[in-house]
Amino acid sequence: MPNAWSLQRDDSRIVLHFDLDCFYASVVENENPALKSVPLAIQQKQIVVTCNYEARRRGLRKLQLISEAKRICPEAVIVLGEDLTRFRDASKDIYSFLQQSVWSGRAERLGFDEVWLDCTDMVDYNVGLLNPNDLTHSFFCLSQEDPTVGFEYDASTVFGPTYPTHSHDSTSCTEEEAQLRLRLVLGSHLARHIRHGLEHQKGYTSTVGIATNKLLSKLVGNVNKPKNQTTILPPYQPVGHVDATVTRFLDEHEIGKIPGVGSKLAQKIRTRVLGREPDVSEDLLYGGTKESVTVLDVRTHHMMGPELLEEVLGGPGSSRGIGGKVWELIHGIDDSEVGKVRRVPSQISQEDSYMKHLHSFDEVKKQLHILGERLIRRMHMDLLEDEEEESDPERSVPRRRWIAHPRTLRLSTRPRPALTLDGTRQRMSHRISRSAPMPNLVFSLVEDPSILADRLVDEALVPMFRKLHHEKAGWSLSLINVAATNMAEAAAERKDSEGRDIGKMFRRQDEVLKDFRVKVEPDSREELPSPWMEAPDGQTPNVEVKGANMDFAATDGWDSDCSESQQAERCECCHSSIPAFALAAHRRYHELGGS
Ligand code: DGT
Ligand code: MG
Repeated sequence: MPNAWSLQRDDSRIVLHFDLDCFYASVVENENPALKSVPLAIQQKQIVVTCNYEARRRGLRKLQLISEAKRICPEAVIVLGEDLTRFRDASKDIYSFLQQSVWSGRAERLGFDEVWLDCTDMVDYNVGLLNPNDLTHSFFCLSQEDPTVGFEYDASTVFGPTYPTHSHDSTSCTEEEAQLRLRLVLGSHLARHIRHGLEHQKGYTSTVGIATNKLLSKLVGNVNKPKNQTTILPPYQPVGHVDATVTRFLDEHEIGKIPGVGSKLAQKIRTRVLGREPDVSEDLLYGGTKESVTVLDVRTHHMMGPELLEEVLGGPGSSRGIGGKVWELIHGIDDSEVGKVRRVPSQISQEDSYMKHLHSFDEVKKQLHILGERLIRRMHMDLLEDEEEESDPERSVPRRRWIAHPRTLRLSTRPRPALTLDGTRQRMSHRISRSAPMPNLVFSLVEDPSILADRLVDEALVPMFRKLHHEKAGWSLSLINVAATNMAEAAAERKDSEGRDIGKMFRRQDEVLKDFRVKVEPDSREELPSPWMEAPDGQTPNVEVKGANMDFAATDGWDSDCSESQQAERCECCHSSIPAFALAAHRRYHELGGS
């Protein structure tokens, strides 16, 4: 379809996308290798969040009800995975291994178990070292300082599977295409090397996609899973009668599967292409709920182009130029850089839900302590880094510095719904929250987290709880969440900006903090993030009521947050505790006759 929009491909980069195989299960297997040979499922609430490949061979799958999994494979070992600490720690360790594998340090994390690496500089450097007369006996140099560090490889051929499986006749290819092919070949060998390193040094197998941008590398990695890799071959541009492989590859995908096209955008596009609302699939629980519309359907739809997409997708609340952006994505164009990951999560929270509701103050205080200590330990894990410079060589333990400072402490609870006028109880329970400035005591690196948690409870969380629940007793709480939010990032990598390095500030505070008591000022306004602002009279408690299924976390960036997995609701029909994300599907299961 002719249109004025010109699509500009940039294939100058080589990007690898890593997806860890059955990640949670692998973490558990690494802790207990005996589990590698048995079917293993990881349970969160009533759901199998993942399972190892032995379990998958026997019919188990991700996001299956535990009851169903037990029926299909009674011999499966089921391990509780509700405490995310071990997964988070493994994820950080893997990320750091992968980041150190590339010269640029350009590594970007998505969720716990996906990482992109930009290895353009390593590939280009090694292309320069090739002997065109003897590609089969090449040496991939992994260090610019030491030419002996590296591995031997055959640069005449791609390592591992490719898309398409067989390449077209390369004698007719252009110089540019040949160059791109060579760079992808080198990318594939480097991917193998890193993948094997991850497996042998860290114990994790992974699946890798090799391409020229984040979008394509992520999608092509899925072609051969698990423990494998796939390279998308040129031509990336159409050549004569030969279609671009990228177009062929993307055309097969359902529009909702394209990263960057979220569920709402996908639904709008489907509606436009079909000319009606898409049908809801009758599949139980985990089936797709949408009618399939492929990229090919979209791309070839009458008058389709960036302008029409803008018309369909644009409007209040959508980002500017959304039509052009989506048009690019469905052509495999993605200019987004592989960034150094935003090191700082937007918030850290710890929560627990209680089947037997909490009723007494002692119970509440005990839980506040458990959550408070977990929160402080989590802050150490995610917000402290070892200091490279200024370390005292005499010290065996490196100094640590805070890389960010959460300014707000938030306490949320979920009380039993109040009685309505007719004496019945509302079905949905809601969370209520209160925020206050984060007391400085939590930043002390001198005292043990358990001692700090005692102080955090006495000096901040209990006063906040009292303001949240005015009644002296008689509460019935099914959930408590304690969160560190409103992060102020330290001046990272800007060594010259000493005045703004709050890490240094906190370090100095460490010395002073030993006897420092902080007065909690829950009503201090300027410290509060806007959604948590209190009413203007200064008297009204800063209480926010949210729907129980709403995502509580800020949505920008990485939330080091355990709430997603632990937000469970009780099903009104069977009274099972179901993770919030699966509740709608679970209700549908009952609607369709499941019991
Ligand atoms: P894979 O990549 O197909 O071999 O299997 P996994 O287990 O690595 O699955 P993946 O990559 O989709 O997700 C990584 C981990 O995240 C997985 O081990 C468990 C967790 N996870 C995945 N989906 C969900 C979900 O919908 N809810 C919760 N709570 N956790 C999930
Ligand atoms: Mg995975």
